[in-house]
Amino acid sequence: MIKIIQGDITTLAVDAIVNAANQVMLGGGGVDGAIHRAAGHELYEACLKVPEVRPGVRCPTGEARITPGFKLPAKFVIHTVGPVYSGGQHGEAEKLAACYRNSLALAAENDCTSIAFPCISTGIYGYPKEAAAQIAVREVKAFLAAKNAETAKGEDVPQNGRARPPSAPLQNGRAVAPRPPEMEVIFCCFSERDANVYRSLIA
Ligand code: AR6
Repeated sequence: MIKIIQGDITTLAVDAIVNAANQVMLGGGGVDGAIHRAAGHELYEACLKVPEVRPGVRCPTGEARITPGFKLPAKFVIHTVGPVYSGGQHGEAEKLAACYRNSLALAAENDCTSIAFPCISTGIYGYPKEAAAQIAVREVKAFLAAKNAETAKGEDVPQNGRARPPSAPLQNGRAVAPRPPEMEVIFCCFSERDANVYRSLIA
């Protein structure tokens, strides 16, 4: 399920909020600064413990790392690093798509059933808002569709010869595994204008 809201991502009580971080992962301006301020110093300490893959780089552009949310209402912070926009001919679109894919995969690995994204790269990093939103929506829709297909496939398999777990419903007389909760993906836009860009894409 996809939701669009206008507001401050640091206030959301979801399983994971995504941070538009930089490669060093030790805080910065924009949403990164807001998340570090709201989560408290423990977030900085946790980020410091994320191993560097090369000097000064804890999270390369397009990848994602996870930490607890500490004082935030969110359980986790997924830090991802969007591309700096420099005209669009330097692989920016693929890097931005990878941010969404890798953040969603990390959320799923950590059993998150709700995740909120800011508009990655569209502030200090200068990515055009409409183009970035198109990529974000495309990647989230693809992820949710793949997840639903996987769930549906699992439900087709009868649990022959095995005792039906008490919570497993019957479908056409066959036991099926209980359906895992669907992932809720929230696009948390700081401005009403950004929210409207997403609304026009989802409608
Ligand atoms: N809640 C939701 N969205 C927010 C919030 C908030 N509290 N604050 C800002 N935004 P930016 P980037 C929106 O610049 O472009 C940092 O210094 C904002 O309106 O935060 O990926 C990092 O350390 C915009 O739509 O991230 C990096 O160095 C969106 O968040 C660099 O900035 C992203 O804007 C990353 O730049």
